[in-house]
Amino acid sequence: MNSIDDHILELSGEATIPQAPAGYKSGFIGIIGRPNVGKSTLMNQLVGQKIAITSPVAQTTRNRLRGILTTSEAQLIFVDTPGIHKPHHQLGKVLVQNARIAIDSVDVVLFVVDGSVEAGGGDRYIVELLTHTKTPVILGLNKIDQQPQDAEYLDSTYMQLAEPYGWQVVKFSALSGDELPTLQQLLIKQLEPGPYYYPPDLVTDQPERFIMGELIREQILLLTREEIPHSVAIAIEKVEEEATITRVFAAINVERDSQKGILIGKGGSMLKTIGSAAREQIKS
Ligand SMILES: Nc1nc2c(ncn2[C@@H]2O[C@H](COP(=O)(O)OP(=O)(O)OP(=O)(O)O)[C@@H](O)[C@H]2O)c(=O)[nH]1
Ligand SMILES: [Mg+2]
Repeated sequence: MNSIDDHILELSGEATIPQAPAGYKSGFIGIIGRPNVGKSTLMNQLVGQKIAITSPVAQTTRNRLRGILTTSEAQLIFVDTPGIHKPHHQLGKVLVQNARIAIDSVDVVLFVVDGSVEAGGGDRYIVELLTHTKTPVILGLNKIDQQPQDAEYLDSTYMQLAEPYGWQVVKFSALSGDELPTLQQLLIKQLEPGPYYYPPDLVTDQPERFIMGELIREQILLLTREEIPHSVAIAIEKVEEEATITRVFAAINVERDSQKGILIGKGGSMLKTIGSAAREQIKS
């Protein structure tokens, strides 16, 4: 049957998305939490591909990124967000404002905390933000692979945060993958019946070039550590694809001239290291 609606779908290019089976569930899951708790690591593990870069340095994620997991039961669209901390300056306020928008525009909030240390002021600040939303919240204790002997005490500090609001609590390790199937089932339970929002084989809505730029930025964060601030910006200028080789031309922009020297290194050694490490990541 050909209705006007079908034509509109075809025109907007969405006709390639198949219809979901009866009873299928779908929805958006916002991953929020303090910097460095493992939000991006978790999203990558859940969708089975590296979409968001990760690093031991706080404030790695800068943009809201979507990772898509399509199973036979449900399509889960994860929204990875920059870590939230109490703002001390104008930029911080913008980040918190963005986090608020993320919280209100998803179907479920997955509030991720670092279960290997006790709950702190940073987590309580986020609890405050969450008390203003109607979105259901699940509290996820990550890094259980790193929990010390007194795990019960650590857990209790987070239970106290969840209890007043009746939030469900789940423990897992984003790094080892331990208990992630339990988390996945819990999330699916929370979702309402819905369509495929994306083609079932898509894992992210980010363009390939954006991810290439991020993989270069990740190596800069890992290799230069504190010396180069997070203000480094990557622009992919050209991608040349040939039969056996793909050439990626990228520009690295820094804020100060002094940072250029550090990035380039003695005789270009640092730039070479960054280049080959990023190449390995982009290849895989
Ligand atoms: N031991 C252990 N380390 C983890 C786990 N999950 C993440 N990490 C590590 O924690 C660090 C931070 O991980 P990210 O995924 O970048 O954290 P994030 O919350 O996205 O950080 P921001 O983007 O800065 O907010 C990295 O060094 C990860 O390898 C885990 O389950 N166990
Ligand atoms: Mg991140």
